[in-house]
Amino acid sequence: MTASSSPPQLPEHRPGILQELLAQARQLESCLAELDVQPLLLVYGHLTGDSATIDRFAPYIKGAWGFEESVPEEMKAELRGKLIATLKDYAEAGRPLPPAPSRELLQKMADTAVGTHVPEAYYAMIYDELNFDGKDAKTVRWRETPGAARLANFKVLVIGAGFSGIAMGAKLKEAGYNFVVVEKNDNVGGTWYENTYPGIAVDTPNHFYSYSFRMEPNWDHYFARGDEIQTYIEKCYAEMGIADHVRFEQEVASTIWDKDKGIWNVKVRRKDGSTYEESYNAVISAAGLLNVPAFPKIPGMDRFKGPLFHSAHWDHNVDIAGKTVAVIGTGASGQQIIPAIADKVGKLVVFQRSPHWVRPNPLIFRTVTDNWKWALANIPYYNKWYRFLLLWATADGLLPQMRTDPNWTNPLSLNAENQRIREWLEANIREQVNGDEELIAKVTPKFPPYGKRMLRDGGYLKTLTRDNVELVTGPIQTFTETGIVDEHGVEHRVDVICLATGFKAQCPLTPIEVVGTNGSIRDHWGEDDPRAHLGITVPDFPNLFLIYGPNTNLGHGGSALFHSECQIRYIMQALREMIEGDLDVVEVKREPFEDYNRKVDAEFEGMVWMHPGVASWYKNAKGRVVTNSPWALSVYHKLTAEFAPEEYAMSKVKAEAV
Ligand code: N01
Repeated sequence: MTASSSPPQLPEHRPGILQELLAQARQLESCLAELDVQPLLLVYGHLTGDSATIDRFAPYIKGAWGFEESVPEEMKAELRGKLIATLKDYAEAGRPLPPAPSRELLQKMADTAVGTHVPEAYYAMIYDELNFDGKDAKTVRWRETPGAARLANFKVLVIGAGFSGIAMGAKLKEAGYNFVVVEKNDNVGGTWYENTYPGIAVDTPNHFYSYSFRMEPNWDHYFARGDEIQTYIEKCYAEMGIADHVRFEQEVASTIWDKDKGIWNVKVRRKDGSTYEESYNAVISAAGLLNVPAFPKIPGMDRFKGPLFHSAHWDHNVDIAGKTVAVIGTGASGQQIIPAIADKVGKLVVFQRSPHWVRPNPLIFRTVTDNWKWALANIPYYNKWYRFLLLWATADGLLPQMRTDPNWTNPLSLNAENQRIREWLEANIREQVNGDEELIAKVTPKFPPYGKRMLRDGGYLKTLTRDNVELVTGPIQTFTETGIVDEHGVEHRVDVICLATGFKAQCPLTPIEVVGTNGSIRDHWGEDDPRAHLGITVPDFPNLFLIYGPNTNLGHGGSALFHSECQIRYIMQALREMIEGDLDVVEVKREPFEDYNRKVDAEFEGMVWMHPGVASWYKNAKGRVVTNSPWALSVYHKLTAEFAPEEYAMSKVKAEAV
């Protein structure tokens, strides 16, 4: 895993790709016939600037997904022919591929391909995310190259080697920093390494849920299985060449700010329990949000005599074949586990405290065909345009229907579009459970769609109709030595219990003791009220940066990695400010921090997550949404695109103190 390797080069950056395509003309032709029209139209528009053709397709495209178009077959064939001719023309003329499309052309292409007007706010983000020239617009480059001694004497600690931590490490390495990544596990991957429960997969399409600077043409699934994602993370890690900086099986126990010296004193615990201390100029937490399992407070949990484990730590030594197994919790984890084990166990008892909305997803188990993979690996810009379509279809396109229409009176939805979605989801429930009215009543949420995380239907609803599956609703009363007692006092005897009860998402940095200039982070945040400026920096905690911090989880859709990359860029800019300005301390001022958090709270007003009928891990005990971002991806991209020095107190410590 540590041997370094090279990332696959996308076709637009591969010399000789056009000649290769010419040589494989037959493959190209058969491949194009299988692909969705929207990405092909975008590739064609990009290569030709032929806006008249784009205009002709516009009336037939209603959305970004392949199933949202009604383009006549002869027009599709014509498009394929024109695209082949265009590629041939480029190859024969020896013309270089065009750079990023102009702003005007991009507008026309984007509007047509997603079937609606893409607002101005998106364009900076699209250019950054699609990285047309391959130079990674999100990389922060030195304005003045610092001396080697300055960089060597400035030590950076990254906590965690998950998706975000290794990307942070890669950027620090590129810039020449002296850094260490401390990881509690014996491998990279974070949550994807730890969660190995049956059925685990991502529910964001992974052609988007992957680094923008390392797009992967060879995903086997549109929604990758856990092991496929772990393999991608390990591959990226090997390519990054940061292995010398990573310390596995070590955990940060505490980090305490020394204000006289302007450094963090960090205590690290090794796997054998021994500890050591080191000082760092900056600490970056990439410890993640969903990494501390939440164990429910149900009486008698220690009484149960059989195997009991949390979904995040699935016990593969327990043989569930033929056994009676209880799964408690029907969130994202539970709904993947339940269909994956139902045909292996003797009986499955599902404990649902409250139902979640589930949306149909025709691609969830579909594998990517060889032709698709070939297109992603060989057709210039295809990968990027496909990514853009996913970004739109699974993220910000969904946000407007999550706001309450003040004139809307139905308490079960927020507005006309949200009601339309509700009806679509209800119809799916009815179909999946074969019209069973009792089951329909049990699994239909009484809150508007998207109030809790929207789940993708991977067979959960249908599984509930199996003869060996029983759905128990309502709160659990207690555990016994042999089973679980429901709210009606009925004991369900089971052999094995899996707690798919989620994570302690409301206390980031747990269990690390973090002490700044004015007490610990828990004094500031309590158990469940974390706040940060842009989700990244906190007053009284200088030189501390958070990735996936408070109010940065994406509840409406989109890829968590998109946010991580925004945060990494911002942090790299902050560090650059320190290095180039020869500064020791950077601390966000209270005013911008409070102003930002006021805006966050105000933005939540009228949003679905604040709906009184919704209880979720997004909200704290007082009802404030503390995990989610209220912003469209385009807004957060803009908010974090430029580090604003005026929002920070930046200083040097006195020379004699150091
Ligand atoms: O956890 P959850 P999760 N008694 O908190 C129930 C990501 N993720 O691990 O709804 C009985 O969503 C609780 O009931 P209720 C993703 O961000 C992604 O499933 O609160 N039940 C709920 O049903 C996701 O949102 C993927 O009434 C109790 C369940 O346990 C996040 O992780 C896959 C209970 C917890 O659901 C968390 O998902 C997996 C109690 N005392 C995870 N306490 C994909 O990308 C809690 N529950 C596919």
